[in-house]
Amino acid sequence: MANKKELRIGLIGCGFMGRTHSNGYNRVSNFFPDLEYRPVLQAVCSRTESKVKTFAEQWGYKSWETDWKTLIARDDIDAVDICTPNNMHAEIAIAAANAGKMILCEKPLSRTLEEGEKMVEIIKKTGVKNTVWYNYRRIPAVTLAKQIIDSGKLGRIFHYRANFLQDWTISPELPQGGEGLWRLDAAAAGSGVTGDLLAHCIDTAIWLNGSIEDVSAMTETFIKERVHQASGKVQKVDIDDACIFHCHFDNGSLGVFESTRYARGHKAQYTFEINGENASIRWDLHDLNRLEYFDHNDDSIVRGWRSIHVTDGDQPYMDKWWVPGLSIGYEHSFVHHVADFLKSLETGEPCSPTFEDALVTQKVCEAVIESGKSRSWKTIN
Ligand code: SOE
Repeated sequence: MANKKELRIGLIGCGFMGRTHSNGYNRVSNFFPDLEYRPVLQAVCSRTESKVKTFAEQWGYKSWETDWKTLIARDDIDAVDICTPNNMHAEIAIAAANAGKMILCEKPLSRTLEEGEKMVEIIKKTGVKNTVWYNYRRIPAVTLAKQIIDSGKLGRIFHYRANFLQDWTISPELPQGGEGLWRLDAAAAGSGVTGDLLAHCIDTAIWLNGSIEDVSAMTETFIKERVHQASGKVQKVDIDDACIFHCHFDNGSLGVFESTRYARGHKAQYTFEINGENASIRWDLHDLNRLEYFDHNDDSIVRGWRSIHVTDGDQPYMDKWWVPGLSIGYEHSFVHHVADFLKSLETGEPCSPTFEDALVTQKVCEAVIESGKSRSWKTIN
């Protein structure tokens, strides 16, 4: 470890995502020992002193701050990791880039397309290394899907369908805004399920199946008013509680996407299925180590859906973990993202999705929201 180069991390925000990223930094050098770099948990920042102190102790940060501007100004920080609510992403990223820091930003890139464009502009101007944490790309079964598609095994693609279903906002008693519940407040989040959940589906879809040409969406806000935690008053809810859209991909295939926080019984069920002329693939986050694959070229008497347990050493990332047959989980996708980011420092290659890649997802999200409002098709430029 002593001869490794250090990447000194300054994490801003210590909620759920702060924990997933910190776990990634803590684990990566144990499981990816050949990397030239190792992350050092230099500082963590959150407004509440008691909270940030406890977080720093729990996850092993060397120091803590309560003002993110102070953290960015420190010359012992190489990379800023943004884990705040979405309304802070742009301001922090712009300040960090101007200070010459690398940036790892939690998804979605931004609250609005306009903010995202400013973030990409500053990245281009300063040239700082950057990435956005769309973590599901780095679940081995999903990475394997990418390899199978890129090998051409599916042939021409006809259909792409994806769902991200949850049920945690059904109660009208749930307030909007504040810690943990900022996802229900449009001023903090930008949008509802579109930016929070469908953004994952869109990122994976573009990665696996190429660009989206146009979209037609339906959005709904089932609970129209909720108490706001900041004001204590009942306020209008401006997020989309559910969103369904269909689209054309540039490769000629058709896409169908659905996301909601009102699917009783579903906690975080992300699924996708891709149908090609020769083969199909499907994946389910609730069984994340498996990739299902149907190959029409198989001998007809044994033809059927295969359930591939993606835990073998020659499958993506799995040579780094246990022995064949033993599973890994959700948290490992973040370890993989850290490993790929550190590798990209060695190679000089971008670590995808970059801010520019994530801006494309942002464009689709914005078009989806506009289409839902106007009940019309929107073209993606
Ligand atoms: C929302 O509940 C959420 O935590 C998202 O914000 C994450 O991005 C998603 O991966 C799981 O669900």
